[in-house]
Amino acid sequence: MGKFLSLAHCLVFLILVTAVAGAQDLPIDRQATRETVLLYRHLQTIAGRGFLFGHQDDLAYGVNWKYIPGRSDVKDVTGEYPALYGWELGRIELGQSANLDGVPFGLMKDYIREAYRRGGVITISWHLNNPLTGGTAWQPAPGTVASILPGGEKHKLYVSWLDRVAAFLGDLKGPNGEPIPVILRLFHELNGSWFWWGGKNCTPDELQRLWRFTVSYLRDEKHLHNLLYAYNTDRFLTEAAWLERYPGDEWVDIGGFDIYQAYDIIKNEDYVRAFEHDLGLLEGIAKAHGKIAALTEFGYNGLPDSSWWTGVFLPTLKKYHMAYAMAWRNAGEKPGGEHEFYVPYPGQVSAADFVRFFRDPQTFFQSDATKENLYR
Ligand code: BMA
Repeated sequence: MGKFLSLAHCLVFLILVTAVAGAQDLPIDRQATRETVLLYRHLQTIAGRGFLFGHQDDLAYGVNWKYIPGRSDVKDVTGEYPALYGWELGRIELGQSANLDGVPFGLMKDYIREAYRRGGVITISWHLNNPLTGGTAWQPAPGTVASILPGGEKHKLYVSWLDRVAAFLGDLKGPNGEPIPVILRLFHELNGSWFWWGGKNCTPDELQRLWRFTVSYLRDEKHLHNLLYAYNTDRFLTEAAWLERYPGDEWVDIGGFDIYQAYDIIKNEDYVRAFEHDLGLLEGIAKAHGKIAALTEFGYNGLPDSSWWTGVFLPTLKKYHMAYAMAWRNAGEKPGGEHEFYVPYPGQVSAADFVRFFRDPQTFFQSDATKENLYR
């Protein structure tokens, strides 16, 4: 009897181990397309060897240029495109033809197809307007999240917005008609209170319900199976703070955080301290939950330090296992006269150091991504 019990225990243990390992092997969408599953697995293995370097809006514009085919500030400086490309859907919900930063959605689709053909990775964020008030993503109002949950007064409106997002995502096809995998970064920076979906603007439970509704709508109603779902906070203090709004392991593929060297962390030492703290915590959380960890957004606006890339950023990031790290957009001069850029352009003070960063074996740019054959 004793022997039988221990054998039974062993079997149960084996089944459990297989189930847990299985959960880590596959994205949360059990009908994910072949390319999506393969990308997911590659991201897991890359995280031990280096990280994909990404840049938001890389192909659309840079400092002092816009919509020049083939151009990229990353390529102008290093000779290569990034390995990962971030795009933004804000205003697609309104049926507009260009996003909130002026990038036409038609062009965006072309850039996405072009990058995918080169073996690059696509991630998409969505600064959707406030569905309750019609204000921007940065204009919170009490009750907004509750209003779009099933049964809420703006639920139908929200669903119609998701339909527009789904139409965009469903139209992304590779050369053989296969859907292009996309890392969808829903409700980003959700621990801060600057967006209507974040921080004190709703309860964790409301956000979690919204997250689950959104994922199941896109996956089960719109039948999109080319998506990996990324959950990301801004800077955070504790593991509990990162997990506070986490919708559960069965709803998330990738966990991340955003961090900028700005305002209260303008000094390198302060940045490194905050960066290391969050990288260490995220790495632990991701491991415990069987998720891929990533630095979903970072940047030092204006890059005033000529050795920031290899003196500050890289040595810190290298100690941890992130699958990718994405710099925010090179907007250049904005309508209000303010400047914004997070990767150098030729002649910028950190350009030579960015080339050293590019040459480091742990930073993956386009040719590394192509060699990895991420979709095979
Ligand atoms: C912000 C800034 C804004 C931009 C927004 C959405 O961080 O770059 O200029 O409109 O992201 O892309």
